[in-house]
Amino acid sequence: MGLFKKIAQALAKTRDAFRKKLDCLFSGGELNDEFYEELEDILVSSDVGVATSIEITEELQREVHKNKVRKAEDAKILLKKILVDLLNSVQPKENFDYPLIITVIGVNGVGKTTSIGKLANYFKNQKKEVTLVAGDTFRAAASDQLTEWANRNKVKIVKHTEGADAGAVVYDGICSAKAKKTDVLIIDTAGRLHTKTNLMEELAKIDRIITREYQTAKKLTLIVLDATTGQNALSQINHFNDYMKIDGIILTKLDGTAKGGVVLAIAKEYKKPVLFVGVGEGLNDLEEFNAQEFIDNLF
Ligand SMILES: Nc1nc2c(ncn2[C@@H]2O[C@H](COP(=O)(O)OP(=O)(O)OP(=O)(O)O)[C@@H](O)[C@H]2O)c(=O)[nH]1
Ligand SMILES: [Mg+2]
Repeated sequence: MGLFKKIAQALAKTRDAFRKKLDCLFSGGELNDEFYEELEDILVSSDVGVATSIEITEELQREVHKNKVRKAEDAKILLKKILVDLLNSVQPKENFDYPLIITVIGVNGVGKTTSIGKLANYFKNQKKEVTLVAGDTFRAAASDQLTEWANRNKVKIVKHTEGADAGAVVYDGICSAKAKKTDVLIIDTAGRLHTKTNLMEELAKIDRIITREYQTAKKLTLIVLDATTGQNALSQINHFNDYMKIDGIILTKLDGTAKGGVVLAIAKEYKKPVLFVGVGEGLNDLEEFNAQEFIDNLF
């Protein structure tokens, strides 16, 4: 997409909510209690979360004091740095290791299967061999949907019939990946609510199978969160993490929401990195997360 990065477009709604209010605040006068109260309100109203908003505001206050900043517009530069540093503090330092097994988990309809289609494209563009595993054996037509993405990407798919044991499909996927020396195996899973204990246990089982069957592969568990649900999505991180240790987040549907501020709460309260963001429904609508770029596109 030419000069205009898709992330800039996808963040348009979040930016509208954020920038207008912040521009007004930072163009004003003194850095007094009123200023900080208003900043806190703006952050809370942009889905940053109450605890995170308070901490960010307090940190800005400390930095303003330390740097002897007097003008509101100079405080803006400090705020940007605080936000970028916060996001970067949880980002992984290294690139991906191969062979890589990615398991994609999350509640129903958040965009797991679509994100896998986009991830296949992402890794193929990096000249990696990709195989998909249809681990959602629960929902009718789930494996057909994944097959379509496999076809679009011209990558291999391992699948069983509907109602089969998800663990068995994963096992077969790993055997295939080992035999063919596949670089990236991406496992789709059925959407589930954390209250469905038997389905959550299935994730723990998939995790055990991966660990047991392919010790030399790098395991990466990604939870997909729907950005349009904002703060409400966050408790899912802990619920799923109890069954499968989450390494990172794919934040989808950023293009349809003003709630992008939620990435700050994810970093501060959950200490998990957002690795990718979904910015639309197409094959190329997945962007690697970049903290500086994200914040630069907010205000
Ligand atoms: N606008 C937009 N839509 C998205 C994005 N990601 C996914 N979607 C849409 O969200 C809907 C659900 O996507 P799926 O990939 O089927 O979600 P899922 O999590 O696999 O759903 P289940 O398997 O039923 O749990 C589809 O209509 C997708 O096109 C995104 O980043 N932006
Ligand atoms: Mg799905």
